[in-house]
Amino acid sequence: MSQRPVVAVFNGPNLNLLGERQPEVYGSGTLADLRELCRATTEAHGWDLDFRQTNHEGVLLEAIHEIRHTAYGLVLNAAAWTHTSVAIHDALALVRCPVVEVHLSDVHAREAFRHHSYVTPRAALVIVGRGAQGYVDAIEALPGLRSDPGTG
Ligand code: CA2
Repeated sequence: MSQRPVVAVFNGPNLNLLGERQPEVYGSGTLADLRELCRATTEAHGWDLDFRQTNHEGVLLEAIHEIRHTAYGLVLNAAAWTHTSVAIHDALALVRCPVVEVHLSDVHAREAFRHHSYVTPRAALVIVGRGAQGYVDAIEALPGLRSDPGTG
């Protein structure tokens, strides 16, 4: 069994199609590129990566439940559910580790319906508009967001 801290990076709906359209908004990288960037970042710190994407809200809820007591940190791009899901808001209250909310685009500079987030009240840090680099920054912020940065 791995003794290394595990960083969860969870992605919501449509992000599996990253790179197919709107590169001016989301960048030209794919989800596989994003996973590799996250893997390299966690590996550099000696951490394991649990990277997931789903188009099913219940699957994301159960993934959050699964890691709630064990993850070193949760980096969450809930995509459109960010703006709609009280269920995700409620599930995040059960998570022991710091949660970093990430969005590839600057949601505050876009349509009004993207300005509200049900994730933000549960997030220790919110990163928007930095593209894939935002995921790297989120992972690297985790030790500073924990009360016990080194213990995993
Ligand atoms: O900017 C972000 O990361 C978002 O979470 C992305 C969501 C959007 O609903 C949020 O408001 C902001 C949309 C993800 C769409 O995924 C794509 C799929 C194919 C091509 C481009 C993006």
